[in-house]
Amino acid sequence: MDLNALNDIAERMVTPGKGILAADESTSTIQKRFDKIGVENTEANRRDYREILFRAADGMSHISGVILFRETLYQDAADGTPLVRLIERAGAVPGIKCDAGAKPMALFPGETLTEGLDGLPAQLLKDRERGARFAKWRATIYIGDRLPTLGAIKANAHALARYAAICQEVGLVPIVEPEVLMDGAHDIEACDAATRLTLRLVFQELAEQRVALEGMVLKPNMVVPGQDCPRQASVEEVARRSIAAFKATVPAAVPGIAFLSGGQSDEAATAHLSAMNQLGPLPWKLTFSYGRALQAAPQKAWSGKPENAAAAQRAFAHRARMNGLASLGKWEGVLEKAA
Ligand code: 5MM
Repeated sequence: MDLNALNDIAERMVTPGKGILAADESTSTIQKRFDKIGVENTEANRRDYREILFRAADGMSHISGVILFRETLYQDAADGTPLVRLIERAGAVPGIKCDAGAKPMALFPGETLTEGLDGLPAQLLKDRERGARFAKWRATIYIGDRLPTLGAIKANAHALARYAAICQEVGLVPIVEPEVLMDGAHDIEACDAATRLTLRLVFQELAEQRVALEGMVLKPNMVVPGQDCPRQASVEEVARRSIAAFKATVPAAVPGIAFLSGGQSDEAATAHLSAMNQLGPLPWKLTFSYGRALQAAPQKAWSGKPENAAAAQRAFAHRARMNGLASLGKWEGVLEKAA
């Protein structure tokens, strides 16, 4: 393992002022996004939509890395240029989502275990050959009646650590994504406790599996109440609790934390990130790795019509710029209104 090379890539991925575009929706997830805007879920439409984003110079100037679904990694733009080259030309690092999805976990009703370790080393070598420089694996942790269980968190933490070890051995930076979901009516204290426990067990497994923390990026949820909780939290409370939880569980050797948005509104995801960065100095860089919170606006603007491509690129550039500012702790609500 060349740890200096991995560390260089990880540092690029968390460059201050930039963040990661999570464009790795599986075919079934992009179906849900396209259904909302009345677009047929064909390979050509998926390609056209993603090509619009990757060619958006203004938006991409705030993007340090792009997570791709495997189909996209091997897809060419309409003019025959590999999409991965467009990302590189825009100055961003391409990466690959390499898990096979969260599946119901045997004997653990209501919980999932993420699969995909079989055959992973050989597949990742091919992906690296095609241009991927990092990979991503997402584990989902549910809060509910007597959930999460220790058994489910441990199994997911172990799989994340094995995946991360394989990535580092083949020369890819692993994004380690343990997501405590916002689904449900639980309060912020429940999310705080589940997030701390999950991160503790994930870092224990990463150590046992010999993963070098300097060559990885963490992609966690923020500490927020459940979507249906009657007591929603202020931006300041989310920021304060999140930073306290990460300081207690995430070693300083990790170069950066790139958050998922998890179903938060576009503006809430940006406000939370900015507020967290204002609580510095922090041991790690804090940035975004948003899917929905970066793409909902451009998807709506595009709506599958080629003549809307420029409007979609403007919508993407706006969210990318706002989140870029948030990664520096410099976002302000008035900027949204001005736009
Ligand atoms: C973009 O969504 C990603 C892929 O999800 P599926 O495998 O379910 O299609 C997802 O992993 C994403 O990278 C993260 O959850 C962050 O996305 P959000 O929308 O939560 O910021």
